[in-house]
Amino acid sequence: MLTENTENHRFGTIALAGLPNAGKSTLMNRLVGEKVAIVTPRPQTTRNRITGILTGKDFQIVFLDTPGINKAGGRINEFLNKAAMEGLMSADVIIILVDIARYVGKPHLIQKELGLLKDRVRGFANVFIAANKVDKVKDKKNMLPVIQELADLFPERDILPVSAINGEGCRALLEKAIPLLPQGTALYPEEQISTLPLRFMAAEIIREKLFMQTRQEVPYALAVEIEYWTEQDNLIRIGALIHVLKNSHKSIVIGKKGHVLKTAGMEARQEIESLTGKKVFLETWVKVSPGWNENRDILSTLGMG
Ligand SMILES: Nc1nc2c(ncn2[C@@H]2O[C@H](COP(=O)(O)OP(=O)(O)OP(=O)(O)O)[C@@H](O)[C@H]2O)c(=O)[nH]1
Ligand SMILES: [Mg+2]
Repeated sequence: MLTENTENHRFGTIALAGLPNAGKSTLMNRLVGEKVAIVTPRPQTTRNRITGILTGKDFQIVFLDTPGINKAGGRINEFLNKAAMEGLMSADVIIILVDIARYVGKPHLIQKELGLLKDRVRGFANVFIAANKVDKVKDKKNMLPVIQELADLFPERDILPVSAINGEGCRALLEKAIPLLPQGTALYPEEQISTLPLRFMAAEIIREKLFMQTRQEVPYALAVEIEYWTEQDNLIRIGALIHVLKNSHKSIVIGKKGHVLKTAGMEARQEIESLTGKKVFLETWVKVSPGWNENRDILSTLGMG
């Protein structure tokens, strides 16, 4: 796995930054070639720094998927912004992901929405912009004013069009980023796709399935804690505690005749089975933990604090 010739071998971290919903987690999964981070159509899905590892013949990249930078208040948002910033500061290369489709017909919003990110990466050398979701823009000439506005805001940075969902431009993105990484040998075995523990990934998968099954404020009121994880032969037994903020959330998450929880649990179990290659027995409970999103102890148990 390790290349003898370290002079030509590169190792380093690439952080993916951007507003919530820009497609950071989708891009990381695409580049790694495996689903490492959960993805939903709603903003503020990612709550922690998620790593994904891509190993090539002469490089190894650790991607850092960060929570979307946001301006909302509260302890959890404070944590999200801090996690995002720490991710950026420790990276060798920063890719700022922009949902280009969002600005078609309203390029003036770019200045307003991305000014904060621009300030955050001031002073970093290896930064470039990935204009994502180009597949969504049917008439490509509509992209030009948006790209122009991006170029005005980030005059010293290169802009690459990509589609995280269909892979367009992703090879060019890697070809641009890899030479910017420092020389060094690989740190992780070739088959390793993340530095995250499997139990964290399992908790995230459960959260994704519940996120997809619920609406409005409920997805944001959810947190998943793994209570137990035991492995015997080819069977993993997992107990997951689902925290919600109020009683009404609890009934929604359980659903009529337990339907919501049952469906989410079944989908999560199947995905955890394919991730681990083992049979999974998944038990879930829902607990009303008022203020879990402001409670230092619970946040810290969940890896957020
Ligand atoms: N059409 C299209 N949709 C995309 C693309 N990239 C991401 N999406 C969709 O955009 C939504 C958000 O994607 P995520 O990867 O969760 O975005 P994120 O930046 O990680 O969002 P947060 O974790 O909330 O900060 C999902 O519905 C994705 O399927 C793309 O290139 N094209
Ligand atoms: Mg994300």
